[in-house]
Amino acid sequence: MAESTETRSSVDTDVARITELLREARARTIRLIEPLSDEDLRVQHDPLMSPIVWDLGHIAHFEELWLTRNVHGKVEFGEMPGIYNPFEHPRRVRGALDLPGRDEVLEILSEVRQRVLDKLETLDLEAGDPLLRDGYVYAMVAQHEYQHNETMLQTLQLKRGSAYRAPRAFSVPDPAIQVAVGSMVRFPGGMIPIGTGDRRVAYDNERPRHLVGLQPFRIDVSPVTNAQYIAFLEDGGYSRRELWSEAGWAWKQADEASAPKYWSRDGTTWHTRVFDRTGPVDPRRPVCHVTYHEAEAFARWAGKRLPNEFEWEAAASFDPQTGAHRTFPWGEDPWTPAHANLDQLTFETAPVGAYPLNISPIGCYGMIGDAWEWTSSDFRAYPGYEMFPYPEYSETFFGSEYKVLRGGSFATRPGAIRNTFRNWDYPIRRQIFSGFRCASDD
Ligand code: AVJ
Ligand code: FE
Repeated sequence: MAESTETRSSVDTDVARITELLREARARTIRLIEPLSDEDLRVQHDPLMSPIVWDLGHIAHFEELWLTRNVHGKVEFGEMPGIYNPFEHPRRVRGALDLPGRDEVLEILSEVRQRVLDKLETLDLEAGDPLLRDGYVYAMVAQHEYQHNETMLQTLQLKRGSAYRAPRAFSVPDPAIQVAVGSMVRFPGGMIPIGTGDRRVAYDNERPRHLVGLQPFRIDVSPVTNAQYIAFLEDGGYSRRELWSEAGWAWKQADEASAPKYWSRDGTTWHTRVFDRTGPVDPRRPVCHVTYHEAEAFARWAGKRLPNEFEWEAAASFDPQTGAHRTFPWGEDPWTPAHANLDQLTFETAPVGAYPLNISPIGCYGMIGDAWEWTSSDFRAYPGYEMFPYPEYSETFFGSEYKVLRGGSFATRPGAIRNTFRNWDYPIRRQIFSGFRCASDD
């Protein structure tokens, strides 16, 4: 008797935990769209980004696919047919699709959610199916919504018409510690564990944990700041051919780029716009909205290079003194607003030093939060990679076209970031919240 009571109550706990996970994800999505008009939801603000209402419909359809259909046995198709299939309809054409209105899409979202919660009551999550075990597929669907929230914020920063009235909840703190911006720390190298064996929340591309041999290297103690970037800019960084790769120079010429995206020059000072606020560029903050190519040119100018993703992960997670491996730079504690500038509601990067807890074992500040960090690595499968549960999340994108970014941004939800998390994008993209730090050989 005692045993069955225990089993029953752990099932109830799972149901309650998963219900809350999904509820909270949705509350955030709704909060982000509240300031938007029907027109703001419907239009395609930029060819690079979907109309916001497409993200909303796609969130609903992804949830329906995974949590009402694929929870029963074999996964027959990875993504959904129809207007929300991202492969059938590339972003630049999504504005022309027959998309629902605001009320209609909100209705679809809640109708799907009701069916998901009804279904959840009937499932045995511990019957052995790895899709259901420990609620994996629910964590996957929540992370999908989180990731689309960040995508929506990229769109809203690009927004046409009046600026997005960002629903701010927190201000970023003032710097509380001195960080020696521009200086580097040494990582001793060795056979370092990279990736994870986690099957509760991690994506297939983060697995398996494996040892990577690293030479000793040095890495910046902080992300590259606006002050450092302005020094590069004012030293002719954008006109010195030798600092750029061939692809980088071609991008820069075609784009006519001469500063990070959203920057403009007003006399002798640089200004930038962040959603509905425009002001002077704060020299103390990490640079944001740069391409891989700009990051690489800066690094060459500084006599450094970009870290590869293994060096980045080692510097964020590994303690050479003890051999311990951390989930977050600060350790195992789940994120709180004191740990790092994550979770969207500041709607901006913070000055370096604002989060005294955000330091890795070797002393790197700010590896998680503020801005994603470009690495020199192509997005590839780890040795022993096994696709799970569908190829279209990771496998479809493996290859030399994409560069890996690490660490998340202010626009990343905490449930979608950890030291092992791998993001990727084209090296010419900078509507994403992207910055970088440099490394060098020892
Ligand atoms: C991991 C951010 C590159 O947006 O293409 C969303 C996340 N995958 N829906 C993307 C994702 C499917 C993905 N990134
Ligand atoms: Fe998606």
